[in-house]
Amino acid sequence: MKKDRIRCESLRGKMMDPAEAAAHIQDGTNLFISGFTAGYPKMIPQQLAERARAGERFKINLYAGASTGDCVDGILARAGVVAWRRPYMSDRVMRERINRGEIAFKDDHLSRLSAQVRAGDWGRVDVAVVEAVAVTEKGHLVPSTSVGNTPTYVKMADKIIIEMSNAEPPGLEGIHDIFIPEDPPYRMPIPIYRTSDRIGKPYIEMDPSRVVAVVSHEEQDRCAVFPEPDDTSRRIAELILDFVRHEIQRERLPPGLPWQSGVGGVANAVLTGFMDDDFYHDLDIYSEVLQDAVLDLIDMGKVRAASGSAMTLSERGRARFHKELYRYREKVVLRPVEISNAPEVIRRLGVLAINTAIEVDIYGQVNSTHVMGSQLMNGIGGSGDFERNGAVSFIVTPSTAKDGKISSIVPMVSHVDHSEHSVDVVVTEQGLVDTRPLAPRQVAEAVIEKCAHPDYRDLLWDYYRRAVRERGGHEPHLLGEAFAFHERFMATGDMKEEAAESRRPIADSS
Ligand code: 0RQ
Repeated sequence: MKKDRIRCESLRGKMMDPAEAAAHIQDGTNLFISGFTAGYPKMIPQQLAERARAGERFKINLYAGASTGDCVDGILARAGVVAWRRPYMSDRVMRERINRGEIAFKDDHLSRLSAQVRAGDWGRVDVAVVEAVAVTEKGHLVPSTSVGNTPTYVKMADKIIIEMSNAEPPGLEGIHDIFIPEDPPYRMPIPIYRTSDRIGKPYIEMDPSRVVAVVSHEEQDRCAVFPEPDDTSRRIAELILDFVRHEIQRERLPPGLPWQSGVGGVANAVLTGFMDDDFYHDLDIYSEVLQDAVLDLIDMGKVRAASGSAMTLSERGRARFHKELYRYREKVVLRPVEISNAPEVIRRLGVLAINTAIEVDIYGQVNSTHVMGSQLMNGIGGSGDFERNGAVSFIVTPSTAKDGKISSIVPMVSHVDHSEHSVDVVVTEQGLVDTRPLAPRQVAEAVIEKCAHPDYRDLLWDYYRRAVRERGGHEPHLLGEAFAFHERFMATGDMKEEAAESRRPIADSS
């Protein structure tokens, strides 16, 4: 084991093998781990899975920062040892077990978690297992590629197990900015006025006497990296960049507002879109997760500052990042998620927020978490933090899903994550609607005409016109029919045929 990363003398004697360290985790333990798409523990979860395989019967409550890799969520879900999982996750097996009701899961706005944990709402923090790249002379923790909720988990934990990562460079020290706000009623403003502002310390304050074990490993993060943009996501990105350019040129938006780009191929394509667009330079990125595209933009000299809670990089991205860390460190700040996603800061900076939907309804309500209203996909993550508080909030989705068999523009969403009151601009590859100056009926007409796929437009027009005629009101709906839309897809697996049948002239266009 390498001891040179543990600069605190008293912790050197606590190095042990992972099996011995994992013995601190028993049936019923509330286990709080680092990890926010990256920077999750690699050794202790494996030990737990091995114990389950060897016949030990136990369940833990697993609380992370957000999604982790297969070596946490995947193996623990397969081992059947998880009773509770919070918050956002994106593992296939974990998702299946949550949807079967075998694992309890509750979706939370990520910005709120740390304060809830400090208030005791999530129960006692029995054990925190956190990945680090160093421990300072005074026993403070330098996290690895993510911060997430780790500062709070470390602050509140009865016992702390450190996983020292030898796969990540010690040069990460200095990239983090750790600030834990006071809790209400003593909270003061979070003093971030520019994306690049640093307001805290480069390490997580830790009481070394609560560290019960230090293990070390050479394992890398295995991050789910977003696919290269396809034509659909490129088109959506182009529409957003044209729209913002137009708003700036008309002086309806000031130049230089920071950007947030969420999970999914489309949100990623927006960052890629900046590369070929000369209008955009001196970019500020105030987001949650920073990906390879941010490195590309830094290399092109287009980034003034990039702030997030994690670096989620591909294998190639990591190599690049490590090689020239000294250069990237000047541009990148990694913060606790309660700061990267703080509504107060997002509002103050005027973030342009872009997040992805599973489906959007004609009045602009958004479902980004539950397929057909019931089946959890990943969770709301930070999308609500940014959509509710962005200066302009974009919701993006391809206009159809499942190879065109279902429209992503629907009469009424089957589950609501973001309401019409948080969503400003709806974008599909078909077109873009700025809902801000429109009343609900105008929104519906514009969304059907500009965002829906042509295969589904008549079906949606037919629904909307009959709703106006038969029910009326401020937001006309035919409730039974609205939900029958999803039921019919579930019965047939294909709405295209029905949509084709509705393609007939409609006399009444009131
Ligand atoms: O199902 O995997 O069975 O094929 O949903 O769809 O197209 O792979 O979507 O990767 O772009 O993610 C909303 C899930 C989109 C993501 C979501 C089915 C589709 C497929 C996934 P299969 P894609 P993407 C934080 C930002 C919430 C959290 C967030 C997400 C599966 O963006 O988790 O935004 N968002 N965090 O077939 C039926 C439809 C469907 C559908 C998709 N209309 N009907 N099924 N699917 N649309 C903030 C940051 O800063 C990071």
